[in-house]
Amino acid sequence: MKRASRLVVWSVAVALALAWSAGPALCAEKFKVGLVFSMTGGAAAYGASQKEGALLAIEQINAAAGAGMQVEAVFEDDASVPQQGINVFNKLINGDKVAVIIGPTLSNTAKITDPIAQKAGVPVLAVSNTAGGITEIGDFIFRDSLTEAVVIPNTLKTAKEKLGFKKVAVFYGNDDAFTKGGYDAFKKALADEKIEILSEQTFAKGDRDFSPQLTQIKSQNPDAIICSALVEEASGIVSQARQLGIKVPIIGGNGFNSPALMKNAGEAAEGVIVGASWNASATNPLNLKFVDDYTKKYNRSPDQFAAQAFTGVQIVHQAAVAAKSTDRKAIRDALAKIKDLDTVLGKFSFTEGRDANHAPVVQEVKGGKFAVFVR
Ligand code: 1QQ
Repeated sequence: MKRASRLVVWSVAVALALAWSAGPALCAEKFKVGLVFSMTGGAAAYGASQKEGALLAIEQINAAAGAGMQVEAVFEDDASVPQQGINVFNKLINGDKVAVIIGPTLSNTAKITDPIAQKAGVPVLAVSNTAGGITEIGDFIFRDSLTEAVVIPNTLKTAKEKLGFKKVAVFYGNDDAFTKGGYDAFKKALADEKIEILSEQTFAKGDRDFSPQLTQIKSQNPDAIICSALVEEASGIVSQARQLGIKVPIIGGNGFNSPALMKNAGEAAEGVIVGASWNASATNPLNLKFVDDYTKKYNRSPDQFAAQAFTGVQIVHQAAVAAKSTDRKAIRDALAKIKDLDTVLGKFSFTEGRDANHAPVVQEVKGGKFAVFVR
């Protein structure tokens, strides 16, 4: 045997021996997923739930996958601000070279980060963005979170039928893509339901004193207050409204869907009405198992954000399994084909426009929990 070919045989033998000694882990394909959640800053209450939901899904998928498609997660904190979102998207896309990104938490960040992923050809699955104009960024952008445009008309219609209000005050944050988007959705739904708007008041992120606007709202004597806010401000608004003796129902958008609302506002949160994508009481078998597994692992009940993040990991994993590939474009194409996947959110499919396609639910805070609204 010539020296060169002896070398080849020798190298192949060494490689085989190494692969063998490393066991199945070396043969298993790793599916690298970037997860961008707000772990610090104003949206940290959502991010904490999202990370827990995602970790539970990853643990279960990897336990079941064996030598099959394992998920390798890279978690990043976007700090609830777009600039940090840009930094971590760039790191995940160019440094970690992830196959897909889940997140970011806020629409306000997604509007800035998702064009970067679209341009780089990296699929993104939003698991909590609900403002308009997210999936429109491009054909690599998907979401499993229902939009405010879908949830809010259902919330208002149901609440109006049961509570019979005719005139409302609208209160919203005018410096955030989600709170503004929620306001737009409320405004349209109010017009469709022929509900009169007595006044529109605004606040900014980080505000702590809402009494000037609430005092004005009180003097106008509305039948209900419609509010589009993230949970930090929502908690302050709900508490201060009750302190000022405002007793009418408060109807919130997706920002209200965190148990942080009840933790921060306590008793004052009772009776708050909010539309959602998911309620813990859903009785489909996958949801029963999810609620049980989550409660055992974390010692508290999951919220909607945990459920959507848990589902998001399953959706991207399913796409990689179906594609038999971790190639970014192949994953994108497989995501577009997901149909009637059994999830904790129910049977899951994307719309033509890559948005979530399932029925919303209306909730009321009762005894410190989100209960299905049945008055
Ligand atoms: C958005 C939202 C927030 C409430 C998610 C955490 O819906 O930013 O789109």
